[in-house]
Amino acid sequence: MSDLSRISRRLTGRTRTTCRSVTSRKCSTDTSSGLSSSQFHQEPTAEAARRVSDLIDEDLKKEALRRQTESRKEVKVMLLGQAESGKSTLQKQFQLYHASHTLELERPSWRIVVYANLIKAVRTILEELDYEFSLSLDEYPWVSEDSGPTDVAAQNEVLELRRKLLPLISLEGSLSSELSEGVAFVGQRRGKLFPPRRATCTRPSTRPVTDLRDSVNAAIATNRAAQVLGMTVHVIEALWRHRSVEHMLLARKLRLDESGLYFLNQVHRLAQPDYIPSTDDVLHVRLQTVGVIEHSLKVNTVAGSYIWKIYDVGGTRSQRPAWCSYFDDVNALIFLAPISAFDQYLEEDPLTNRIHDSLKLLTSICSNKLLKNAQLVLLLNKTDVLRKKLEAGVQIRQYITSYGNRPNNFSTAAEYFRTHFLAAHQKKDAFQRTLYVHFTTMLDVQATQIIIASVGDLIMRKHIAQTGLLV
Ligand SMILES: Nc1nc2c(ncn2[C@@H]2O[C@H](COP(=O)(O)OP(=O)(O)OP(=O)(O)O)[C@@H](O)[C@H]2O)c(=O)[nH]1
Ligand SMILES: [Mg+2]
Repeated sequence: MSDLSRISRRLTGRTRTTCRSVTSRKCSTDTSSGLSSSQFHQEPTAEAARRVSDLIDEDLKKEALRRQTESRKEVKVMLLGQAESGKSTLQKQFQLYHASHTLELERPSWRIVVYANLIKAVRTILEELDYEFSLSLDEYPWVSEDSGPTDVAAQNEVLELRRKLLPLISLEGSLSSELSEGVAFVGQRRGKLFPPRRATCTRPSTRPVTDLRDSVNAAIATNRAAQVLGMTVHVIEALWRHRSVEHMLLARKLRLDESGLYFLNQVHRLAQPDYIPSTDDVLHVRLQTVGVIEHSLKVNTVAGSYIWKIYDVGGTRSQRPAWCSYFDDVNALIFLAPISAFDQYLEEDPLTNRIHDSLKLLTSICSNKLLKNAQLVLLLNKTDVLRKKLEAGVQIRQYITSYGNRPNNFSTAAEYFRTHFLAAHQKKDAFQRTLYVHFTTMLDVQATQIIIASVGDLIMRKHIAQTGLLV
């Protein structure tokens, strides 16, 4: 029911009561006045109608005022960027900054996602080893006699490890189905997932964390994973230290995602019977967002209490059409670009370099008229990964030819990317807004909290300048 129809309903009820009391009072004066019965009925009706009309006006005014106050108290912030750019991680950092107790309460619920990330990493390694061994047979059949990383002995050892790990790998399916195929995982009570207003989701919506926490099946799947992990932890460690894996990581540049690497290095802690994910673990987990998720946070400032509505979106190409349904009344937009991804391509389009995709995406956002009143903040994220790649000798010019002969070091690369993103904004921003830029490592709590405070301050100042102080 619309607010307006609610008002009219309320007024209809009140009108009837008012009319009744007016009529009874007039009735007592009727006999002395000598008015005809039609005159007698007309005047009170006109009076009643005027009162009703006044009441409607009054209620409408109150409603308008209430809405105005509410919108002044509400700040809408959208987190945008390609998949895996760090949007959900930033959302968690906001939560940590403004409502750390809620993240604290959520920690046990993330256990199932941690196990799913770990098992996925183990499975990926085994699949890559299969491929590696098949290559070694095709490319270097003579290698099988050597004592190298892909010799017969190594292959047999891995075969044995794989056999022991089968019970663990077989749990991936049940964990994934509890997570609705690894889609959105939302904050306890505050986060809610809902379909886009006009566009449609590419996948069905997922169950919220509260469901997961209360779900008997999720609890069974989590406990089973914990039990099997406890029994196989030494096998995982042996696999992770195996010379064939080391060879793949170094020589073949096998790339595991950030969460996989992190959890493999921590597997012993994860396998403890009383394991509860730490805040760092929660920041490291990888769970793809599907659709648009709204998170509400209460933000206290010297100017009063505000409700921040943070919209975290799914970043794959197929999900981007859904974003614009939320653009019209957004106060600020935080765009995340992972600058470490210069040597990576989109999963959904293996021919598109991820930096190129980020630049194009930023360009289209800057030129979107619906966003002309939104403040723009650009976070050049995953600087830690960029640094590691450059230290390992990965050459930017091999992937981005325009990088030319510039030194392949962090400061030159960071400045190069910053210049290009700023240029993309300047070229396309018809509204001449300032673009605020920060370099970030979203897993670094201390550094990110400083940036969140500064970005928050910026957004609040503009919001207050536009709407005035709360009274
Ligand atoms: N090393 C490193 N990892 C990061 C950083 N930021 C995010 N990550 C990790 O990158 C992975 C992807 O991050 P998400 O926040 O899930 O990415 P997203 O943008 O929400 O992705 P979608 O939901 O698919 O659109 C997670 O495992 C994060 O822990 C960073 O600055 N450095
Ligand atoms: Mg996400």
